[in-house]
Amino acid sequence: MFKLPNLPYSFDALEPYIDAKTMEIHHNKHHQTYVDKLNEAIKGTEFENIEINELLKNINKIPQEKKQAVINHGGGHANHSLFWEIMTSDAKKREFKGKIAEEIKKTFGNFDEFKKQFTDAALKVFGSGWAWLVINSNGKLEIIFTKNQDSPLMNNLKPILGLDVWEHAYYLKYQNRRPEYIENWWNVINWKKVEQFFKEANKK
Ligand code: MN3
Repeated sequence: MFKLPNLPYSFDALEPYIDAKTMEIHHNKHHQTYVDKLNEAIKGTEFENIEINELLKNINKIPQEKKQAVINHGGGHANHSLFWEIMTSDAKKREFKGKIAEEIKKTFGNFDEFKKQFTDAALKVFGSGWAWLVINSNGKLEIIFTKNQDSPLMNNLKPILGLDVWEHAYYLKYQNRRPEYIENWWNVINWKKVEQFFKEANKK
């Protein structure tokens, strides 16, 4: 059975960019609900003991009547688990540097161009969804967005950075001002962790 992962920092760690109340509700209520409903969906099936990313990569093996529930709640579980990890209060880990910085510059030209393209993807999501930096099947970095809780893993893409643009991620503090939420989110990215995911994804 799946479990809600602990937040790797306190609810107020990302203030003033992301407020404590939003983090508490987002983690304790929204993410918990995805975990509960995922467990409900896979109860009694052979998928109870599989790792979440493996479950999503094998989404086409899920029985038809349970598939959409696994896409929604399994995706919700995986997406949020990554999202908590790629943010931090630690100023050192927020520094944009290392292998991942080199690769981003190589792919997009410079950081500002990358930021612009990623922000555009996040703004383009109509309704609920996510913007992602993924490693595609050619081993290259690519910016994409997904609807609802659809996971890039279902399309054989390896996510290494993701931004939740569901209203529940920002409404308490930013109301309808998604652009302001996105702009502020750039301050809390854990580039150290993104680099770790980048290296791990390249190994497989
Ligand atoms: Mn969310």
